Amino acid sequence: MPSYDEIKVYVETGQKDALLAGIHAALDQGQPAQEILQEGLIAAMDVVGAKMEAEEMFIPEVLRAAKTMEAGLEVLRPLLAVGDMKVSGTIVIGTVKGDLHDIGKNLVAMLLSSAGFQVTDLGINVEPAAFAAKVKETGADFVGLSALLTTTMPMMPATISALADAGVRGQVRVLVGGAPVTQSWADEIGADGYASDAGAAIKIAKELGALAG
Ligand code: B12
Repeated sequence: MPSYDEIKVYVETGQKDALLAGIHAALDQGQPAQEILQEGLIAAMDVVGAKMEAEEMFIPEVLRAAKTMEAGLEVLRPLLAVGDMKVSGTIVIGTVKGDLHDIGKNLVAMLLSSAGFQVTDLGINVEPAAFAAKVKETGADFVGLSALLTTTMPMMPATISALADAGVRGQVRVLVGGAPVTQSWADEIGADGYASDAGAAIKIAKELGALAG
């Protein structure tokens, strides 16, 4: 079985076949899918981020790493058990306007869906008004906003304003997340919940759902 360091290198260098073989070998050895995700795939993207910042990796290589990670995620997807975290409800989720990052958002959508949520994923670069229109159309319980760039974080309060303008702010709970997002940012913009990862997103959705129910 490859070490997590080896798995990280497979993601970073875009070695898809080696990664898939490595994940299968790790699963065969009894490694938990959640641990492979966290210590292998997500940890690899942190390395990629640092190298990107240091200009040791550039967009094409980062994209290749991202695609490789997604291929690995597909193998793990059915195994990412949610245990007793079952919730129910509906959520409209997307990456805010100007932002094209979707790996984290997809992971949150995937886990919420396996936890029992009905998920409407609007994709990337979503206009504030498009979030509001979808919430209105579906009567969703939650709206999830993802932002990975400090420059796109202001689209979160802009989206909250759009929900208010559409007259649906009172009926939907707003969850925010993404690497630069914090609890204090969530408080500042009047979001209802913040989660640092997909597991925490299910937990907070459950808590807020229970509060509302
Ligand atoms: C992959 C990547 C890319 C890929 C994206 C591919 C894709 N399909 O997503 C590409 C190459 C396209 C890209 C482009 C750019 N990127 Co980029 N990218 C990254 C990188 C390396 C990884 C992001 C990632 O996927 N992480 C793994 C996932 C699993 O983690 P996550 O997204 O944080 O999500 C988790 C949580 O945050 C949370 N979460 C996420 N969303 C939500 C939503 C809700 C509702 C909740 C509750 C929780 C939640 O749960 C998730 C799962 O656990 C990061 C570095 C990093 N470490 O974040 C830089 C990074 C985000 N990028 C950065 C930059 C600067 C850019 C560019 C501007 C580069 C350029 N010069 O063009 C462009 C911007 C393009 C745009 N307009 O969006 C900077 C941002 C700096 C900043 N603070 O603003 C970073 C931090 C890299 C760096 N250190 O410099 N990037």
